[in-house]
Amino acid sequence: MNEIKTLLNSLGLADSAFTGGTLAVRSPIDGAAIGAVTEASADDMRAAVARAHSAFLAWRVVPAPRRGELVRLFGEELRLHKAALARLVSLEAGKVTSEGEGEVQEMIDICDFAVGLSRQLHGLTIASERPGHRMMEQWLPLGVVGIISAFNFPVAVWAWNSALALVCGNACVWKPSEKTPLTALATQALFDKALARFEGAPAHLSQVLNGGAAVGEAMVDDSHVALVSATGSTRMGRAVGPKVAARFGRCLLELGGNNAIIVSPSADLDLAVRGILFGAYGTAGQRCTTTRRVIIHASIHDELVARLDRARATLAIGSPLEAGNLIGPLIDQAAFDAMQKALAQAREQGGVISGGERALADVYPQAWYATPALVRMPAQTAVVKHETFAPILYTLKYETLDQAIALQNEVPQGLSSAIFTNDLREAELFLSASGSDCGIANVNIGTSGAEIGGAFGGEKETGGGRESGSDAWRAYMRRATNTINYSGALPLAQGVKFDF
Ligand code: UN1
Repeated sequence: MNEIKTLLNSLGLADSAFTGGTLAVRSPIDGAAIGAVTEASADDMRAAVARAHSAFLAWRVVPAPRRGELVRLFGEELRLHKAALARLVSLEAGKVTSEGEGEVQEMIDICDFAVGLSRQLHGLTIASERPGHRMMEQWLPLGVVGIISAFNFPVAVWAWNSALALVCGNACVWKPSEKTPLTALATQALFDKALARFEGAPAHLSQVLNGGAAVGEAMVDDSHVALVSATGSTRMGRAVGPKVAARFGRCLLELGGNNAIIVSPSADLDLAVRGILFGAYGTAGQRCTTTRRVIIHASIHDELVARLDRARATLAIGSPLEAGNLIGPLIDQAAFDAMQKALAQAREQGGVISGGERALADVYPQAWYATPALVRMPAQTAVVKHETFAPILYTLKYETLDQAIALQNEVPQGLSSAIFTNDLREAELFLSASGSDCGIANVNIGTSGAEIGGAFGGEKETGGGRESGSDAWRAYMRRATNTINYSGALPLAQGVKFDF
C-alpha cells in the first residue's frame, strides 16, 4: 500500500483520489487492497458528456497542428513518467515489467504518430464533371468520443483512441475497466499536466469516470457521444453496438479474438516455437491478440508439440515485479475459474492437457496464478471456437494448407492470425483473398504484439473496428464532400436540364 501511495503521488494523484471510495481495487499480484476509488453515477456521466460537448465546440476550431502540440506535451509527460506508470500497470493489471513498460511505450508511440498526423488530416481533390467547378473532401472534427477500455491494456488502447481523437478535434470521455481504475486516474493526471502546460485548450477536453455498467450505458445512450469506441468482450459489444446504432451513432468495436498460427512443414521451427510461446503465454494469455490455436502440419506435428510442451514447462511463473518471471497472474478468480471450466470442457471433448493447474497458491493464497496449458485436440470442437481469456493453447493437426486455412477461419472471431512458413506460395496464399479472414495476418511472426503504425482490429465477432495507425483516424472525423462553382453558369450534374 505504501509503494502504491508513493507511486500514485509521484504521478500527480492526491490521496483522496484513490482512498475512501466505493470501488475496491485489488492487485492481482497478491490480492492486496491497493485503493478504493470514487464511483461515478449515470448522471455524472451525462454531465461529463455535456461538459465534453462544450469543450468540443471550442477545440474543433483550434488548428489541427496546434492540437497536435497538446498531444506532443502529453507524450513528453509519458516519457518522463514511463517507469512509474509502467510499474502501476504491473501492480494493477499484473503485467511483467517489460510488458508494463511496453504498454506505456505504445502510448508514447501513438502520441508521436498523432502529432505527425495533426499535419496530415487531408482529403482528396476530385475532378468535377462540370466546367468551372472543383470538388474536394474535407475531414472535420466529429464530436465527443466515448472510450470504453478493458483491463488487459488498461491505458494503451485508451491512448490509441484519445491521441487520434484529440488531434482530430474531438473531446473524449473515458470509462475504464472496473478492474484498473488507478492506471486510468494516473493517466488522466498526466494528461492534466500536459493540459496545464498548453495555452488555450478548453477544460474537460478529456475526462475519466470510473464505475460500473450503468456509467458505460449512460455514455452509450447519450446522443452527444458521436463515436463510441469500445474494447472488450463480444458480449459487451453485442450490448453496445445495437444501442449506438439505434440512435445512429458511430461505433468502433474491438472485441474478442481467437487467433491461430499455422505452422507449415517448411517453417523455421525455432522461430515458430518462440512466436507461439510469446503469443500464447505472454501476458498470461490475456491479450485479445493471444495465440489460442496452433494448426500444425501432420509431418511435424508431434515434434513441434513436444518442443512446445517442453518449453512451456520452463516458463517462469511469479510476481510480475520480479525480474526473470515471464508469466504473471490472471486478473482475478473469475478468470481462473473460466480457465478451469474451459479445460474441463476440452477434456470432455477429447483434449489431452498439459499444465493449467493453479500455481503459487501457498505464496499468494489471494491471487490466481496458473501454469500455462497446452491442449492436444483431436478436432476443432466447441471449446476451441470459444475465446477463453487465459493461457490455454489448443493444438490441431492438418494435411493440406487449404484445410489449415479453413480451420483457421472456422471460428466466429477474426482478429489476428499468422503462418510460419519459408514457402513463398504458402505465405502469399495465406495473405490472399482466399487466405486468412482476419484483420491482422502475419508471416513468420506471432499473432500478438502489433505495432501502432498499422490499423488494429478484426472482422466477424471481433466487431470490424480499426484503431491506432494507418488511416484509422478517419473514424474520428466526419467527411464533407464540397463542390465549388467558380464559373458564371449553373450547369447541373448528369446533364439534367431545369430551364425556366
Ligand atoms: C488488446 O489486447 O486489446 O497487438 C490490444 C498487441 C498489442 C495490443 C493488444 N499491441 O498485442
